[in-house]
Parts: sequence; structure tokens; C-alpha cells
Amino acid sequence: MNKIAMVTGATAGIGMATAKMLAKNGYNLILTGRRSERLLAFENELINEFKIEVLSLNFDVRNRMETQKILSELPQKWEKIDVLVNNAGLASGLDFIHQGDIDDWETMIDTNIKGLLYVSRQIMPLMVNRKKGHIVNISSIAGKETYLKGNVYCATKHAVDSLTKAMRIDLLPYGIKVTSISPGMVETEFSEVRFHGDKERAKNVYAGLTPLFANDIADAIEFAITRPAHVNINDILIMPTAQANSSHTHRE
Ligand code: NDP
Ligand code: 8X3
Repeated sequence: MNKIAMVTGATAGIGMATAKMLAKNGYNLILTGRRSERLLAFENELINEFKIEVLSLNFDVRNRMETQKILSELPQKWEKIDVLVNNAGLASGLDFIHQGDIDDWETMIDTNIKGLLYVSRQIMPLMVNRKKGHIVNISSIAGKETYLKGNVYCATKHAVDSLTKAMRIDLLPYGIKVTSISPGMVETEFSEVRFHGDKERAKNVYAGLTPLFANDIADAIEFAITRPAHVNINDILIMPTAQANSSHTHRE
């Protein structure tokens, strides 16, 4: 029987690369996202290429009722989740805090904090019952440092960092591993989403430097989930060589 992993936000970027890495490692996969066509196409690709089983769940993690309903009705054979990757997340906008768009703030808080909590609240009891499991939360350098105009995004990732620590404490008696992965700049759809579809502005974020790619983050996750049973990786802070921290990059 294959192990089971669940990845939220598997329709793009880090989530998609992580799902492929997990498929290569022989996991059966529960994949989530809002874009159903992409989800279905990806499901078919993984089944054909890796001969694994895939359960695609099409929902918005911000929707508490829907998230609860879908995850509380998981078919029994899918309940034995070994690895949960809480990846779904986004930045929306990059503004001075006194000029910030409150809709952007709500979107980030609802997705990055509340969505992660809604999903985890359904899956953690399944792991607790089995005294087994590994939760990987995708945080960010933005969860360690606060940068100009990053305000609310940084606050949501600081919250992810704090929730990761809280999970590690509360789930300790059950042998559940909890890891956070904290990347610097990764070229995905992230900046396009942050700048509300402005492709040119998004491209400029990575101009003149080599950023991380989604596969680099999947590699870090692979390292974390393949350690022996007695080893937990608390956090991996992973940056492009051309980025020292949130505010210092070297561009050619
Ligand atoms: P992408 O925009 O490429 O992917 C984001 C994924 O999250 C998509 O699959 C998207 O799916 C999903 N998602 C977003 N909102 C929701 C929602 N409300 N409900 C369900 N799924 C949702 O970005 P990345 O791959 O870069 O981002 C993944 C994670 O990595 C995020 O948590 C981000 O904060 C974090 N991160 C990114 C960095 C970067 O520089 N790229 C650096 C550090 C951390 P869909 O739209 O189909 O719902
Ligand atoms: C995304 C990376 O540097 O925009 O979390 O915060 S950054």
C-alpha cells in the first residue's frame, strides 16, 4: 500500500513541483486547488506518468464550510494521510501599510492563516488517531523578516511560523513531525498573483538574478520527509544565492 500525501495549492508553482516529487517517491496524492481544469489535467498527468492514485479536491481554502465538508467526507482509504503539505497561499499587493488595500489584506489573512488552519484542523485529528504523520507548512523568509511594503503578507507568514511551532508543541505526544520550509524568492506565479496579473511587473522581480525554482523547494521538502523516524527538521530557510535577505539582492 502506497503512503498518502496531501498538497494544498497543487495547480501551480511549489505545490505542483512538490506533488511531482511525492509522486516520484511513490505516494498516492490528495491534491487541492481552485482551478478545476488544471487540477484534473495534472491528476491525469501524474496517474499516467507515475502510476499512482490521485484524489483531486476542488475547493477554496478560504471557505470554511466547504473545506470542512470536503475534508470530513474523505473516502476512508484516503484518511491515512502520512504527509500534509500546507502550501496554498499568496501575496496580494505590495503597498505602504497606510495605503494598503483592505481587500488584499483580507485575501492574504483568509488564505495564508485561516485557510491553513481550516485544512489542518480536519487533517490533524486523523494523524493524532494514528499517532503518525508529518505536517510541512510553507512559510517564507517573510515569516522571519519584515520588508518594505510587505506588511500584511509578512504578518501572515510570521503567523505560519508561529502556528508551526504551536503544532510542534501540541502534537508532540503523538509523534507527529512538523516542519516549516521558508523560501526566499521563487519564480512561480507568485509575483503575477501579487501584482494582480501584471506579467511585466512580475517578471521584473526576478530581473538580473537567478531566483529559486519550484523544484528547489520540492528538494528541500523531500529532504525533510525522508529523514529517519527519530529526526525532525524544524525549519529550512532557503534562499537564492543572489539574495542575502528580504531586502538585499545582487543583480547583474
Ligand atoms: P503560485 O501562485 O505559483 O501557487 C499558489 C498555489 O496556491 C496555487 O496552486 C493556487 O491554486 C493555490 N491557492 C491560492 N489561493 C488558494 C485558495 N484560496 N484556495 C486554494 N488554493 C489556493 O505561488 P507559489 O507556488 O510561489 O506559492 C506557494 C506557497 O509558497 C505560498 O504559500 C507562498 O506564500 C509561498 N512562498 C512563495 C515564495 C515565492 O517567492 N514564490 C517564497 C516563499 C514562500 P488555485 O489558484 O488553483 O487555487
Ligand atoms: C515570498 C518571498 O521575498 O516576496 O514569500 O517575501 S518574498
